Amino acid sequence: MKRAARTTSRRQHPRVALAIAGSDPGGGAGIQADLKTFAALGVYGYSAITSVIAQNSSTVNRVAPVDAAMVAAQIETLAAERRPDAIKTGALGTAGIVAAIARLDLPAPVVDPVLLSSAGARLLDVAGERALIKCLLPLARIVTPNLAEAQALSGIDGSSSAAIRAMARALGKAGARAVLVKGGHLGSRSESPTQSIDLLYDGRHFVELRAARIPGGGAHGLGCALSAAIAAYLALGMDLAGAVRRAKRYVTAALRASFRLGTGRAVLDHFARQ
Ligand code: PXL
Repeated sequence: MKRAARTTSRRQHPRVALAIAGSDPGGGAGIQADLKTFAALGVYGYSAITSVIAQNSSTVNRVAPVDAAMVAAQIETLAAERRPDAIKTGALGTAGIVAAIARLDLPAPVVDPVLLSSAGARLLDVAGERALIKCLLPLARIVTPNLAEAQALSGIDGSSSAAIRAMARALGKAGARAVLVKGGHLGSRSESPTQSIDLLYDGRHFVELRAARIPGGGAHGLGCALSAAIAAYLALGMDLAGAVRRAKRYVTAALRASFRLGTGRAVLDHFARQ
């Protein structure tokens, strides 16, 4: 489609995705990264902030979860005007926030089960981890853990492909309709060190999604961009497997164009040409 036609279609039939996540004032991860991803993919972005976080690309200095009722109020106020077409959740802070979100009548979310920041700070407390398993996984359209998150949520150790499949099955059993275990953090320890392999499980079948591994140790906010891109493509009407494939292509391009702002981790170019 030509640019003008695409813009007209976007204005006549705007698609809306909602990010429920923590704030990264540095713009590399969290809500700010989600909104850039939605914008890059032509979807109107709604956002509800769960935690205010003082951080840059190398350090987290302070985390202040927002009151759970205030998180619910942000979402209810938005949905009263326009129900979002798709939702993603990121760092949720506390069990109270997880429970408040699970009580709302919303489209099935893309759940990025963020437990720690890339700098190692806890972005969901221990009770919140249990609440996520009990209340949010059963609602999830898809859950997108990295290896450490898949291990923590499933209680299964290891990093072989058999172990990763067992983790995906366990998260499916916990109620998620689909599971994407991201292979990015496996690095040179993986069975395929030159490739980044994500495993998609839809409750019946496994599909391996491969991309050439991009050297440089990844980037801050990669998982945020991936889950936001999946939600954006779902909002545009794509089926889940198509949305996951396109989202992986999107973050691969954003990672290839990543750069550093200071001494911390690289940040993505959310607007890189695909
Ligand atoms: O990438 C995980 C993540 C999610 N959400 C927020 C973050 C981070 C990583 O630092 O800051 C707000």
